[in-house]
Amino acid sequence: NPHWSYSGEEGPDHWGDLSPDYATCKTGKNQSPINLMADDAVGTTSLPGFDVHYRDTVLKVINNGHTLQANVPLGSYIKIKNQRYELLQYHFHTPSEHQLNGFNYPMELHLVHRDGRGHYLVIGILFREGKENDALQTILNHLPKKVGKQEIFNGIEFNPNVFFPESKKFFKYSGSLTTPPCTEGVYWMVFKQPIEASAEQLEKMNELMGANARPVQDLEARSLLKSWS
Ligand code: BO1
Ligand code: ZN
Repeated sequence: NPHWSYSGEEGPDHWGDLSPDYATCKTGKNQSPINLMADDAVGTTSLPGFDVHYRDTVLKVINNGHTLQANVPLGSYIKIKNQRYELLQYHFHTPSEHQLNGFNYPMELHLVHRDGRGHYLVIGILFREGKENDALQTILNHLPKKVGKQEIFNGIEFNPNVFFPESKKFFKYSGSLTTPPCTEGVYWMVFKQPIEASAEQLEKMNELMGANARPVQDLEARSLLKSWS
């Protein structure tokens, strides 16, 4: 697959031209991320609920050159309307990819799930600067030494459910993968309430990954829903 990046000739403005496989990055009308404008979002209390069934699992971390990612063994999932979305991996972007009311946050976590039919559900959690985040620190204490090579930290039991904010209010819309091939049909849920990490932690994450946020895309004909009104 052709190489892509976050700046210059292989940056987001050019993704769609780097390969026919990436055409959707340019032509798609359901692209992610977007600006989440709370006042413009359609409020509905009838969105389907979700149940988080994540397990404690050994920490497997990889810096794949685009992001710092933890790969999750099968068995952690989210249930929505009797549909099971298996958690495959989670990873980070600095700064945030989604905007909230027109502003970026210093970091965003993506929990990537897939159901039996191959449909993706990605849960986005924004980080703001504040108190130190213990869970993030566990990851920072177990970083892979080499780019491109997964490291397994046996004995480190980790459950990514600790990242969920207190408030379960969320935005929902239909979007895409935020990296090439920018595949659409992705079910996006982004929590309204940011969680906290310290300035030092956010700086360290930015140092590790560099800026790896795709700019916000037009909403086009989509509706943005919010789980409260
Ligand atoms: S994101 O959450 O929108 N930033 C995002 C971007 C790219 C992927 C996932 C989430 N890529 C896909 C790969 C698949 C892989 C899957 C799970 O991630 O295209 O090949 O199985 O790791
Ligand atoms: Zn992502």
